[in-house]
Amino acid sequence: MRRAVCPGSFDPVTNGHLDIVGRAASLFDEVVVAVGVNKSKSSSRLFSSDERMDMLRRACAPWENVRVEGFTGLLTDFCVEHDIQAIVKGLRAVSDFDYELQMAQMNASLTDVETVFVPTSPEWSFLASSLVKEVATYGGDVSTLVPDFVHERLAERIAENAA
Ligand code: COD
Repeated sequence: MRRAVCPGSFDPVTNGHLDIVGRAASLFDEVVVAVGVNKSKSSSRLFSSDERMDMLRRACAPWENVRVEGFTGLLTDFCVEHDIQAIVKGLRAVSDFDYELQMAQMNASLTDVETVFVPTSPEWSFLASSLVKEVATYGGDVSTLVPDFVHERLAERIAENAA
């Protein structure tokens, strides 16, 4: 069984994330989407870890070989616990590569997990959760960048925070 992980914060999940997850699902027998539950950063998140996982489960439902889990601590420990051989990361630009290469090499030094880089699809190369949140907060249209139900939850949360 070839098993891979797609890790991230997913605050919230975007079409760029889903493009990478779908492509990983076609390359591996099983894909675990691992949502980082980093307590020290939780105050800067728009969505709780439960909300982020809930949105991901809905978005990933079409892929039978994809499941969603939360994780704390080191990603490499999660990989060992779940018998995962590969970490799949999307690369948007050279700026992503510098940081991702460093993480890939650190992760490989901690355990023998391999990192597989998948180039972003051109239509999503500018897309990041942080930009989606910023644009949506100022009233910009992000409806083509995230699934419809994520767009609705984004609008609700921004309205709640503004009230
Ligand atoms: N196109 C393609 N891929 C994309 C796009 C896009 N438009 N947007 C995001 N991605 C991919 C990238 O591969 C990215 O890495 C991944 O989706 C997740 O993105 P985010 O922004 O949701 O998540 P990050 O970058 O905040 O997640 C960081 C991790 C949680 C993966 C990382 O911090 C981690 O591994 N933490 C665990 C602690 C640990 O092990 N630390 C040591 C690391 S060496």
